Amino acid sequence: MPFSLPPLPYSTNALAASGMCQETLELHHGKHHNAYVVALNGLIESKGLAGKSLETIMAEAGRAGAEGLPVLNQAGQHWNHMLFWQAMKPNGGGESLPGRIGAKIAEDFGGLAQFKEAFKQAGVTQFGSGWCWLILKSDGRLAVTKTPNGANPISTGEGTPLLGCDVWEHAYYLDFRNLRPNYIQNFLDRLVNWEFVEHLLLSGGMSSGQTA
Ligand code: MN3
Repeated sequence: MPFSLPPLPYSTNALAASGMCQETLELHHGKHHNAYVVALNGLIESKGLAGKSLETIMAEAGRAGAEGLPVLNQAGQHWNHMLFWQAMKPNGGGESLPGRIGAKIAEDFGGLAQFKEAFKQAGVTQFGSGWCWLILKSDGRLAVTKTPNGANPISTGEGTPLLGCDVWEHAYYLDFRNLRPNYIQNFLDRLVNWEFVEHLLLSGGMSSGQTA
């Protein structure tokens, strides 16, 4: 089965009141994300990907270094955006987190405010295109990290992504112009679906369920 673009878990105008307008979602999901899916499907035969899960493809492409980049750029972006859409919801964010993730953030960062500052700092300092992440490391602790372009913490082997924020300009330019810090702050304050993050923490991370 070739890879496919899942529908958004909400309507394209559902996040408008929370700082992500309909046009951003229509372009970002319908054009940008879809283009990664189409490009990845175009690589299945030439790169010998048939039968492999999306997660395996990303990990192998990450280990292949520069040689793996053409596949990683598309495979990683497909996976990253699937997580990104689910990690947001209308009227998300807030100060009251579900039990386990709330306790872990307090334990590993010292509090929600400290986590937000670290996450925002990672996104702001990712030069050019990429993502900032909340991950669960193999030692059981949470950490914040960032990756360039289509890479992610699976392809780098850093840990299990629980939350990711796209810091490419196409993610925020219509809503926040050049103000990336404001976009990330708004993502944290008004968009994050903490129930989904809690679900990923308890279930061991997102499985795309997609195979080439
Ligand atoms: Mn994007």
